[in-house]
Amino acid sequence: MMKLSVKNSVKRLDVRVVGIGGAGCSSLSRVAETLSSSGDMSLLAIDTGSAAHALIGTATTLSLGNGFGSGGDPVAAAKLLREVEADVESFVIGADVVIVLAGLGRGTGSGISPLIAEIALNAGALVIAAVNMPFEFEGRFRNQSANNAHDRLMSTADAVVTVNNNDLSKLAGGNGSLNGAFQEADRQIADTVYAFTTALTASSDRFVAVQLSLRGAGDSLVLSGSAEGVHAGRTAMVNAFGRTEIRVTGAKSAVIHVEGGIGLSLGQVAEAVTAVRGQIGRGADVHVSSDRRVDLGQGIRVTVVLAGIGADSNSLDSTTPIIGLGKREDRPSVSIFDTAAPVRKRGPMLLPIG
Ligand SMILES: Nc1nc2c(ncn2[C@@H]2O[C@H](COP(=O)(O)OP(=O)(O)OP(=O)(O)O)[C@@H](O)[C@H]2O)c(=O)[nH]1
Ligand SMILES: [Mg+2]
Repeated sequence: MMKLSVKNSVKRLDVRVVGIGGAGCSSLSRVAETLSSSGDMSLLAIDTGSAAHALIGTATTLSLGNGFGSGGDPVAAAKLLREVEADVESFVIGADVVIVLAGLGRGTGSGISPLIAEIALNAGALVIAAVNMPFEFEGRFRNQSANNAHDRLMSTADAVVTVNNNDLSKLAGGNGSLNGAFQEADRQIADTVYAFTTALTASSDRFVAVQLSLRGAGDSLVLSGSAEGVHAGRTAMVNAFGRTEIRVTGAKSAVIHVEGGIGLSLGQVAEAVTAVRGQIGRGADVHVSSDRRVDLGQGIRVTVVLAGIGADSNSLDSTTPIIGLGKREDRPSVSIFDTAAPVRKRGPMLLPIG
């Protein structure tokens, strides 16, 4: 019998975000604020303390144990997850992408985030972790514990984006408050979620190819830059790379998304891609998509996910693992997604009668 498949709607990429522990839940709140205008994304908050409570009404929440935290013990936190493993499985089942958020160094985030990554991976999702590493002053024990959790995330999640708290305090010139630094960490993690979501959703019709490029990529970096003018594509990227302290020397793959107003030209897109290529070398799989957004006027914004990065060790904090890029036998591929949305025509106007 012939099977008819009727395709009457475009499949949207299903992205779900899980915040774990005090820091993870705090970052998740920030994600919820960032995304409130751009729609429906499933959120899950998990904590052994009271942090998940704050997200009731915004996210699905799972409070573990007696609600007094894990006492800073990742092993105790991991044991508590067993109570709710089935709930986590049913949350991630069917997701295309699961993004795991946590602050590493204490109990809940360090103990539970690698387990969530594993559950999501087993459910077939592309798993991205966006985590922050403790300040140096938090001590050797926390830093060691964070490194262990980071190692485990690197071997379970596909791509790991790391925000180093030490870099945040450098940004504030050492004068900022601790709270300010944590807010900045939350902001950077929320921006990372936004960038991944924008870049992956824009290329959803080629998601399988993008997913292949990001599978097991390891250390990853997200950049976003804006500019106006003739060479806006190049300028946006130069600005973005200029803002990071990491000198990237290579990447396994890059997902580049260019948004621009009515003036967005192919030349600007090409310039942005060339600028990224100039930074990461020619061995990477590059996926490019573009979109017209009338509200951007003459400006353009370029968002880049660099997955599986190699980096200049001098510019990295000692807590940041560095992965070397192996020799890739296969030929680098470039696939360009043309998803430029047409400028929307104004709908028929309804005139008040009478
Ligand atoms: N982004 C962010 N990071 C934080 C915040 N508060 C603390 N951190 C960092 O995240 C690390 C983990 O702290 P928490 O998230 O409070 O710890 P937890 O995972 O809940 O673990 P336990 O409370 O020990 O069960 C700390 O070592 C800090 O470096 C926050 O509000 N936002
Ligand atoms: Mg806690």
